[in-house]
Amino acid sequence: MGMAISGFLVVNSLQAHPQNRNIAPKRLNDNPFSIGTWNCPDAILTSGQLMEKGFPALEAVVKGVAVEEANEENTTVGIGASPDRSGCVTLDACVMNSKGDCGAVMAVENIVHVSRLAQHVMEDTPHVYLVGRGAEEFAYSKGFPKTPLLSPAAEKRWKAWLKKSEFRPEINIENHDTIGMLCLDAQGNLSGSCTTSGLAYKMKGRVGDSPIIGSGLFVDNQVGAATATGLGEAVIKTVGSFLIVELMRNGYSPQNACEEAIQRILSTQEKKPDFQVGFIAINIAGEIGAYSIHQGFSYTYYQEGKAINVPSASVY
Ligand code: SD4
Repeated sequence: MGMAISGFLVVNSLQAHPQNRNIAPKRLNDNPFSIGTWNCPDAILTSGQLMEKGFPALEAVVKGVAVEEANEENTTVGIGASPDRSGCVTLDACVMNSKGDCGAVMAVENIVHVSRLAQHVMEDTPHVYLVGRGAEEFAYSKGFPKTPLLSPAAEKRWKAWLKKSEFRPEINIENHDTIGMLCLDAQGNLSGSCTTSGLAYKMKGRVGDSPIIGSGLFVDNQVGAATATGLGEAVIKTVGSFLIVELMRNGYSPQNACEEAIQRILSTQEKKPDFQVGFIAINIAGEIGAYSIHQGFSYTYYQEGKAINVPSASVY
């Protein structure tokens, strides 16, 4: 079962749970499937319809989340997003494809479609993460336009916030609508993306979980994928999305894996915390899971030409 090295018993994980390896159930049909955090019907429809037309999961997910990046009404993603406390909008995003390649950008100014930019980091550089000015300059070298991101509405909200300058991220109120999306295409390939401005009125330079591979997003084409929303610091400390995928690898359903990841966060808290975290997950069979600490975490999925919103995932 294991081998002894210098007095320690080293258990080979492959031997430890042989019955639990690669047990994701077989996919029942080849229908493309996508799922996203919060209420994002247009983004989900875009991704689902692209995959119906034969586009691969990666293209579907990047074009899907781009809908929210361009949506000025979404106060947490792309143009119109809430700024940091200095009044500057900085965006974070990542992508991961079915081969396990990934790319991410963090604290980027003046670029709307940061998920596409993350894809360029993945495909056109030897790196995984580009941050700040370097990421922005890379975007211009790829032909991205310079676009001021602070909308008049977001500026007004920020100025109102400045009067009190109190940083208390409110559950489901000012820090929701980050879009994490997972796509499973007709070929059975998975890809994901997560894109956000992070927490409203964050410290300048703060980066949350969303662009961190393994925290805000993780994809493993042999097993499944997961993505997160909510208080990024809590997700980072437990490497939430990677944890969910590893639990699925060891036989957990997507639902049980999401519940265990929330439980892992709660195990570090003395009482039920007043912050929100929500996870969604999918396995390669196309089964899904969603779970959050508090009521009000909604998610949206694609099924047979329709985007279906579930207003509140089950909660702890
Ligand atoms: C962050 N997880 O930066 C993000 C915030 C979020 O919807 O999900 N907002 O911590």
